[in-house]
Amino acid sequence: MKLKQYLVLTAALIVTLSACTESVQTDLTQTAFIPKPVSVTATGSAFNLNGSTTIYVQEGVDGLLSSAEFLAKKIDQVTGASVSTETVSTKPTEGVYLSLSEDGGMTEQSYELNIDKKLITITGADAAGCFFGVQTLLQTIPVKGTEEALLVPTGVISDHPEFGYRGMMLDVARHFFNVEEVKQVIDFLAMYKMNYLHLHLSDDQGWRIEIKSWPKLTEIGSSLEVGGGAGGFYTQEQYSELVQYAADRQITIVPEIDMPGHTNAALASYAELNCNGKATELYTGTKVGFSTLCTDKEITYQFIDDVVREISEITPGPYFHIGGDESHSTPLEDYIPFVDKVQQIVLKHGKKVIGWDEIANATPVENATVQFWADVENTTMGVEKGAQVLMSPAARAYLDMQYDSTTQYGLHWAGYIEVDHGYDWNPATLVPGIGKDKILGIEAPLWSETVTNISEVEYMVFPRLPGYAEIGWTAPDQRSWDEYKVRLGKQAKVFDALGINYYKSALVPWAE
Ligand code: TNX
Repeated sequence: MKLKQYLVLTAALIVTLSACTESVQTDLTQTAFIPKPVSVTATGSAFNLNGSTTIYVQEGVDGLLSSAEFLAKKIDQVTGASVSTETVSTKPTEGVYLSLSEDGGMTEQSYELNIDKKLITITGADAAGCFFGVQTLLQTIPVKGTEEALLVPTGVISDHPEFGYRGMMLDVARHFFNVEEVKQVIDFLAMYKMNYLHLHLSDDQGWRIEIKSWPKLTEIGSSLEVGGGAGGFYTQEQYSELVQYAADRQITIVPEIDMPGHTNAALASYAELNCNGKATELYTGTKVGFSTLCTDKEITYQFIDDVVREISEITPGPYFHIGGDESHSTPLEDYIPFVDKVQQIVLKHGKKVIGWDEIANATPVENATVQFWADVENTTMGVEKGAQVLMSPAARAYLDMQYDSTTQYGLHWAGYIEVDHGYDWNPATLVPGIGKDKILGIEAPLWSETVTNISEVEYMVFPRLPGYAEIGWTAPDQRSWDEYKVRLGKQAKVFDALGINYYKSALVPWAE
């Protein structure tokens, strides 16, 4: 046999053997990452992650240690070992090392993950980038298990998000979800590099956050929920706990107080907020559009000022969401000056305004964002008036829309959203004239008229959430449903290991 033939045969043999034994462990490009990274290069060997691996953190950088501890905890859960973290002033030669990029050339939230046989480095443009690198690394190992050692395939991943804002909204007003349940949702977002959780904190059916200067909001307004069951609310301390839990996962909470409509819980708590001076009854149905704050009373703006002030004081994130949707009981000539005044209150308390697309009827203030949910005309008008857009098209991105006519929970006023339909669209071409430069990002809202507990939340969220995360992270020319559905199918192992109640769509080739 000639040397060349011999080499070819030997190479073929090695490839075949490794395909049978170790192909998955040593080929980084075979890992089914979601969201799909910008670039993945494999170098063909493996890093042995185990109980004696140390996670090092660059000294003097805020926000890195929490990522290291997050990683250590996950490795502990898989291996049963206890991995230690350590702050260092120089780059180590083995272990895992988290640091920030020094060249300043990386874009916000980006990271580079470099996996060698002895050393894994995660270099972030910022602390968020580092955390996202940790999430990518975690996707190379199982989420649960008891194996002693985990083999991480070697290679290099360079990655950055398409949009800076990748979020989900949880309606805690129609049905209340307690602190532990919200933390669960935050954990889901973190897995897929989502970085905003918008909490819909008030609606006709309930007021869900303590306001110290208006105590009856929670004494009365929080007591019920849709269907008449017991409601609930977060004390300011509990809200702060959620803010911190989210921040440790690089997630920013966006609080929403919906107004002037969707305010029955407040109107039932304080008679003086009503134009006729009479408190309304608490409401536990699911109609919308029947309530309004009294837009020409002085006390209304004192109330809003207090609410925005107290919530802003415990919200480190930049945004305050003022709702503004479906105010069918507020004449437009009252709605417009109302929204303009409320925007000024938000600015006064140091926050940026977000509102549902109807707020474009008023004059969006500087740095305002309109959240597109239904009305193209409103959204376009908002952009013409200088606002940017958060993309939440109901027909594509509403997590409370049913998958099909057999789905037990959810609504279908905006249509059914099967997993492919939820994934297969491009925020930057959805509305003519609203391109990427006008778009802050994407958010998938989960309204909770029909969703009553965390298991039902999981069913509506999974498996669509990873798709919204990918739309927000991965460039449209890098995405296709046919390729994505295979990666999504492999998430079955993750969902099963975590005990997540998910919709087993027939369109997805679920891994055994
Ligand atoms: C419309 S989306 C609403 C909510 C409902 C939702 C149900 C939006 C801004 N308003 O009040 O909960 O539909 O899908």
